[in-house]
Amino acid sequence: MADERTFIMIKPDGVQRGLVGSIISRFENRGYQLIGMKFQLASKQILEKHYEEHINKPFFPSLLNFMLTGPVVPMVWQGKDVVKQGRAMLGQTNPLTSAPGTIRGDFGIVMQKNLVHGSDSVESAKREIAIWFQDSELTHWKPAQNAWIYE
Ligand code: RTP
Ligand code: MG
Repeated sequence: MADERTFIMIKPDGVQRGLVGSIISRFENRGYQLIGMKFQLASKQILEKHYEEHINKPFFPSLLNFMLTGPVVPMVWQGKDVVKQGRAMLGQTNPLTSAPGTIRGDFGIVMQKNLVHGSDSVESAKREIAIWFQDSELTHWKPAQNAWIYE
């Protein structure tokens, strides 16, 4: 399923620390395909939809405040097993228990400032992509390099 999609979002700490390029490079270098990207200040409304499952958790107000502190980079990436592999590339939720070599394990220290969000299932990816992107904002293109990545 080379057309599986996931929603990856660089959080305000990733932007403020100048890690946008490094994070994007990791997905490009792995062979995944970027099909949608924005740079924006998120609204409270969109974040409440995005983090719907966490709304009643004790950390939610602080998470919401943090996500409103600066611009984010919402993206859609495509490729085989990209949901599962994207999560593996991110590391654990807590950067301190994330293996070196993962984004959080290489760049983060504390739970909330863990740099990047990644969908946790194909269903979540579909839901999150629909929250952040209209269909017309996703670009369908065939990367020439795919012939050298897939069998
Ligand atoms: P994400 O959704 O951002 O990809 O991260 P995740 O699945 O690994 O973690 P999740 O449980 O969905 O939590 C969403 C984000 O909330 C913050 N968090 N803080 N203080 C806490 O106990 C706590 N727990 C979660 C993190 O920023 C986490 O990424
Ligand atoms: Mg999550």
